[in-house]
Amino acid sequence: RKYRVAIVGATGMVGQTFIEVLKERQFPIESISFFASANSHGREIAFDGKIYLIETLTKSSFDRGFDFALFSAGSDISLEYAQIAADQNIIVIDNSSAWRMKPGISLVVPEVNASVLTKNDKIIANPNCSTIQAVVPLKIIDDLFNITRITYSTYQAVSGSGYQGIADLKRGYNNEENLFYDKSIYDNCFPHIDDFLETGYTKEEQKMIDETMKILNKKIKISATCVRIPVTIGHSISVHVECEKAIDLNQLRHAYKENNDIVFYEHNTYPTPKDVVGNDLVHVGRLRKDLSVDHGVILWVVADNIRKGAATNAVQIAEYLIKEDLV
Ligand code: 11C
Repeated sequence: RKYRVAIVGATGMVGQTFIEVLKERQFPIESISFFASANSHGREIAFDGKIYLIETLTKSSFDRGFDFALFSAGSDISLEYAQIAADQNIIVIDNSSAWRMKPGISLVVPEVNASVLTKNDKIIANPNCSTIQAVVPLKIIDDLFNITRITYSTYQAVSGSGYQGIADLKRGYNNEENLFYDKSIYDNCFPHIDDFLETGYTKEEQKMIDETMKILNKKIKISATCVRIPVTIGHSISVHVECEKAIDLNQLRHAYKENNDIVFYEHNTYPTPKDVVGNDLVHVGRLRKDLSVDHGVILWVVADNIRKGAATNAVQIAEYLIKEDLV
């Protein structure tokens, strides 16, 4: 069987990557339609040797019938349109933060918790990019040693902010007018991603905390500091983990080496953002015990934030639904 697919937010970085990933993975497509804001109406998009016109998203866009709608157009659009699509029995896989923490909405990283998905899921949330890459190796630690505490420090690429973040990085020195960020990211970094909350955490940090617990389906003590760095693609995270059971590092190494979703870097080797651009896996290195606590382990996790952190994860959710006959 083939499927009718709508891409909402087709001109954004993630929207464009949906197109690449669907093609590469030979997603079984019967028809595909591309939606964006009125600004892009009539622009052309090439897919599989054919040219398509981008349509303006309206409340009646879904009337013609789709099986899947992949959304990446920001929270406001998702809040306004995802339910309209879901009411027409279209499976929405939403890349924004709009639906993630709502009760009854599945928040899914297929390698970790695909089993929560059922035929009743019509709006499915794709987690934050940093959360996705973190929970893939964390799930393995949790299964082996039972995680009780996590401390995240992230080093996040400007493409997390889409084309505007990349434009800021490319300005270079002495061109700091009309920046997208509050400060210049060129030759710089700042511990500020998304808005500040009253607690002093940023929304990005709070998302990592909340989403990790929802995906791993347990209460864990978690703190996070999220930092923007002058890298175009590829988020990196230093993750400190404490567990209930003693860490058997060899057992964990073995589990990572055997796992097809993880590229494991042995001994003192490690992945960098440049190593992972265009790759769909999660890369883990610098694995070592945290010698300052009883049952602690530290790891360095890098992934392509636009692929595994966004587009690929969404497509993998759709593939899982097809494989398990949940469409
Ligand atoms: C960033 N992680 O790197 C963000 C982008 O909640 O989906 C994605 C924000 C989100 O800026």
